[in-house]
Amino acid sequence: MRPGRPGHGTAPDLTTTVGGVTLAAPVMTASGTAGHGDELAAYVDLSRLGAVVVKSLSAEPWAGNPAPRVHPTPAGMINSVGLQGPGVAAWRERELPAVLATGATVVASIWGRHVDDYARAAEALRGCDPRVVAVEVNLSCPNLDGGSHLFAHDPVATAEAVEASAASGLPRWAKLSANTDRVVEVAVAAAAAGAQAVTLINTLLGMVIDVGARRPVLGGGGGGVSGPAIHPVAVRTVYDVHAAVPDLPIVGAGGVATGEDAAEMMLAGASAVQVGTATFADPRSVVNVLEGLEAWCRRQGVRQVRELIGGAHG
Ligand code: RRO
Repeated sequence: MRPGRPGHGTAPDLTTTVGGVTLAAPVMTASGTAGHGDELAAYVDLSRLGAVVVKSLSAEPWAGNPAPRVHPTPAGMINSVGLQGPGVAAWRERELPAVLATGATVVASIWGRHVDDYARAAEALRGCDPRVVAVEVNLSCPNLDGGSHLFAHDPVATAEAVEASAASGLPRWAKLSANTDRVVEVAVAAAAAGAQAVTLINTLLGMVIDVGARRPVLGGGGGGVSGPAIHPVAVRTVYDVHAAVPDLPIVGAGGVATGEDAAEMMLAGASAVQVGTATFADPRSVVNVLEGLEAWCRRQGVRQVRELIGGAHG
């Protein structure tokens, strides 16, 4: 271990594990906020991150929703991107090599309308480069069919989609929603179906209306709210799931913008965190959070960042 700078404590061990996956650092990009490839590489040394989590992919290309797709909100933003993507096969061929060339560890992400879609997307991931260490199974996009039927609102639908995603051969992280009061039940169902971890939380269902036009602002109508406004919701969800299922690894996401936010998520029960919306204001945010967390650990005398996991529980 490197000696610490005088007065600033010892450099903490930043490694963490999410299920069977060991990560060099507990901070990753959040799916959908850093593109499908190396978009952030001009701003951030991606090899320093725990992982780059790419935008959710389906088996086939998907065009996404009409513009406008993003809009600022108080303490955050709302989006209705609508799952635009090139499809898994084209991503592997055209986008994955560039992100791997940066030295990054990669987490893929898949979505589907039906259980079969998950199976096909997962199958298309089979045999991926070993630096793709996991697949996030996105069960909680708010912009699929207007958010009318999210898999993550139902334990049975969640279990079916997680099971169907086994074909990739990668560890599965189930990305869940806090729009339901059944999130603990859903997390338990995801784990029973084979998920090694859950990612908590996706964006929250929301809408902004242009009062002049008397119409929703976003081309998709409603959207998903993210950023600091939802951070306490995310912390509460992580806390509740960790309290109910302490052995289930959690990746915390939702308004993480500082090292303290990351520490808070980990104290609630997260083994690692993701940074998303902050990136829209500053593309270096993900590394700022990592450096902020490291500095916080030094000040606090935290030797291993893993010590923080669940530390807020009595
Ligand atoms: O693409 C989107 O509109 C989107 C996705 Br897949 C998601 O999981 N969460 C979100 O807020 N937007």
